[in-house]
Amino acid sequence: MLSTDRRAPQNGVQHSGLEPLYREVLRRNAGDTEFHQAVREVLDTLGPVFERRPELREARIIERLCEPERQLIFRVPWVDDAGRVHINRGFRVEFNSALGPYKGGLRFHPSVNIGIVKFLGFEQIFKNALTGLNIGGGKGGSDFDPKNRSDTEVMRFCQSFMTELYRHLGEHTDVPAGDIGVGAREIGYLFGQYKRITNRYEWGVLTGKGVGWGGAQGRTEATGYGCVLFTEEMLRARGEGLDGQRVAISGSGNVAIYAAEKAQQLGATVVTCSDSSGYVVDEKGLDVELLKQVKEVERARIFEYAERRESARFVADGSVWAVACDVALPCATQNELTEEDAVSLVRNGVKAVAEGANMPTTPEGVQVFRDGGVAFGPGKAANAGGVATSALEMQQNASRDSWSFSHTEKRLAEIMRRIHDSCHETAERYGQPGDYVTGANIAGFELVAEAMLAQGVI
Ligand code: NDP
Ligand code: 2IT
Repeated sequence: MLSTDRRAPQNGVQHSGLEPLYREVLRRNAGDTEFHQAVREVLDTLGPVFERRPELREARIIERLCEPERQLIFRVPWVDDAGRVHINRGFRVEFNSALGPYKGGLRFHPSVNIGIVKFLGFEQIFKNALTGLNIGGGKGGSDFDPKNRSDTEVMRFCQSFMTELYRHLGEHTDVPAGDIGVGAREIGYLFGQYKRITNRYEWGVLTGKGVGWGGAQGRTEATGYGCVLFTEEMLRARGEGLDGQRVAISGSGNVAIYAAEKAQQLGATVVTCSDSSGYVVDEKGLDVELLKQVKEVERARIFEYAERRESARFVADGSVWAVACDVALPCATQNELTEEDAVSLVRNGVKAVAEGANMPTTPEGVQVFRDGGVAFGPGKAANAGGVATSALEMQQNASRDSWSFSHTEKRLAEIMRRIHDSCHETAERYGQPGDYVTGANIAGFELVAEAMLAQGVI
């Protein structure tokens, strides 16, 4: 069934031997639907590995992988500028440390719950393995909404969050970074509070720091740039490149902005971006400096971009994926690109899709791309440039060094090429040529599994 029919059955996983495990994951994590989705996608691709490597089944590697090593949930009380007390919930899921200290971002968004953090942490294990840089997988965050909060409110929240989390962190233990709603401002406040509590200037405890105090040049750009470099590799494997291509991007945050910048540097025209209020179409190609001004400096809504740019229009309703393009880069959030969106993209002739966000395409959407012969780069591979550059930041911190932007960018390009090639070769080795989902899952899994086997039952 596996090699001939890639379509997952409605309620189970493709490899019948993994069905009891999947049922157990559903039972132990009731209601965590995004986590179920992330686990199922991986289980659907691992059947052939277990057929070749029965010892991995016997050591129950995948069962252990699906259970986080540690899950932390804590109260985060803070006081707003008007003196009102708020109580948020903080999370950190330390998922797997076979390859190195737990590593992964913090997300501050009202939708955050334990299931979201588990899905992100689970994905992070495989992504981090693919970087080849010896980092384990973890993720965290809070249901705190930084939107419309003053800098001092965000600071007080971050200080309260770190007052609980600090005891679980350390450069050799667990190293958070940014994700949705967490950027340089938040990392600064979090780092300051960690330093104050521990009385240690421990550079390597957080990544995404300011360049003047231990941050890596290029970390801000890395996820978006890396996603586009991965796309370029996928296109090259098909004898094409990004030059002259029409690109649609969703989101207008950290990943989206720098994906747009790199795509246009490589000769593409990026015609869309979005936020949760709607999307912008700019037929002349995005003015990335204006986008940075609106979103990074002013923290304003995306319609303001359209108001200041003659060639752009704002669309409040409907899907950004209705806009015709050659290349689509979903860079906002999970499950933002549905089956219907994928059908519309394929109908409009999309050639490549690379996930800047984590799990932005629904399983049905992925299937449409597979059936349509579209080059599809899953987030685990396509957005790994961010965490890879975090690991480069940790390298610089460990040696108290600081590299130039161009040096880091060159390393990033090499890493993205290596990830691409490893996914591509692994997919071929397992009889699924061109299937980057299978390639990424198996290549990441093999690295983690070897380390877990060697380290015994822990
Ligand atoms: P930002 O907070 O900088 O930007 C997020 C963007 O996505 C905003 O435009 C936001 O719009 C939009 N968005 C968020 N949630 C929703 C939602 N529920 N519905 C519609 N739009 C939404 O985050 P990042 O750019 O850092 O992260 C984007 C994605 O990339 C996430 O999936 C993240 O996990 C992933 N990622 C990030 C990495 C990083 O280094 N930052 C690394 C790898 C992956 P609005 O402002 O209206 O909410
Ligand atoms: O999803 C991700 O890979 C991130 N948010 C970045 C994690 C990191 O540690 O840099």
